Amino acid sequence: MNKKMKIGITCYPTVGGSGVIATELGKMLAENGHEIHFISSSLPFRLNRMYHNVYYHQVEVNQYSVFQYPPYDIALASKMAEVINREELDLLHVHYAIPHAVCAILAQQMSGRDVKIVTTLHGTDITVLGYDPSLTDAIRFGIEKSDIVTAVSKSLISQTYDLINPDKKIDAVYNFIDERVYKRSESSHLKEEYGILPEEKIIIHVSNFRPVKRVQDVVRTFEKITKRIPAKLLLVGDGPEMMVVCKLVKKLNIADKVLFLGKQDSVEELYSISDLMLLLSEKESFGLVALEAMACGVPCIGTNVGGIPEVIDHGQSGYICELGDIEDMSEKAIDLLQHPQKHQQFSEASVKLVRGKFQATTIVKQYEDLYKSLLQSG
Ligand code: U5P
Repeated sequence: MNKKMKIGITCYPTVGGSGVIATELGKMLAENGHEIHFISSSLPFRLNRMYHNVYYHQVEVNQYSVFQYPPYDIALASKMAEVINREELDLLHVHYAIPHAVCAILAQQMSGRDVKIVTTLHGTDITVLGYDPSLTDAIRFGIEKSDIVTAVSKSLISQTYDLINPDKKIDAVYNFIDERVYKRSESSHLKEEYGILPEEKIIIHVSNFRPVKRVQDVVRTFEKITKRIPAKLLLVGDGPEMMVVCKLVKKLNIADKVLFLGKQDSVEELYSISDLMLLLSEKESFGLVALEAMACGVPCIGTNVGGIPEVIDHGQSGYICELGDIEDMSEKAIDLLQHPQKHQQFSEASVKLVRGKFQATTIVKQYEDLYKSLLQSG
């Protein structure tokens, strides 16, 4: 019999891989009978249905004129301590070393209870903040004082040791998706509604359009593809690069072939009409969108960067190309799109890979086992 645990989860609840994973994990742990308490500044955006055993505790940060900056970290730690005591939490699972792990450590001390702390590193805290010397000590502190630390890829673990050098074992626990949601569904009406012709191939890119995502490389690769194959590009998401990307699309004269869809919620329907995903980032600790696409039978072309090669199986479920090598990326894409049998094999291999290496039940059990090992050790 599975012992029910009371688990607090803190994440950044906005669109982004870490918030999505933290929310999905909370939902699945709730389905396994545990009691889940989300402690964050707003309701996680994928928490989209009722669970009797999922609670949400909002962190409110007041703007006092005496403070130059609103004290979010202190407000979060206070809320965590309050929830730890009132709900008698067994553990806190926080996503990001700073500020969340540091807040959890403070909350643990404030509460006076022996609540355990599990920290998951998602990347930004290491690959961006890790380069800031004024923050590395705080990140190391957050990691070393956590009871268990996990990272979403092996690549992120080695980067963490390179940049932060913590005296702490870090376990790799891969990201996962809910296979009940991410599966190929009959969405051909969408293709028609978007005005895409039956013979046109659909290439998709989903991201937050930050410069590291290299959306311009996606557009340039697509331009080469479209010279040889009738195709449309779906750009999903929004962010700082949007303006330059729009300009580039106009300059390359492919405006009639590129659909800017902005931020979307049901991305699985868009993957379901797609033939190929491009994820050409210069930094990526995992690449959740590649996993989502693969689950819907969409082969991916990704860069040889961070955790991407751990997600895409080169030559089986897609291809790994060197950063910025648009020639190679477009050739690989054209080859795949021109050979339906090969494409079918890659598509099937993608689904199989997700159901094997990244299966939700397996990954959620890895987290549960880590929690149990902590609670048993007392
Ligand atoms: N995402 C959306 N809608 C968008 C853009 C992104 O739901 O318009 C989601 C992706 O599906 C993915 C996450 O789950 O945000 C981004 O992951 P990552 O790029 O941070 O790894």
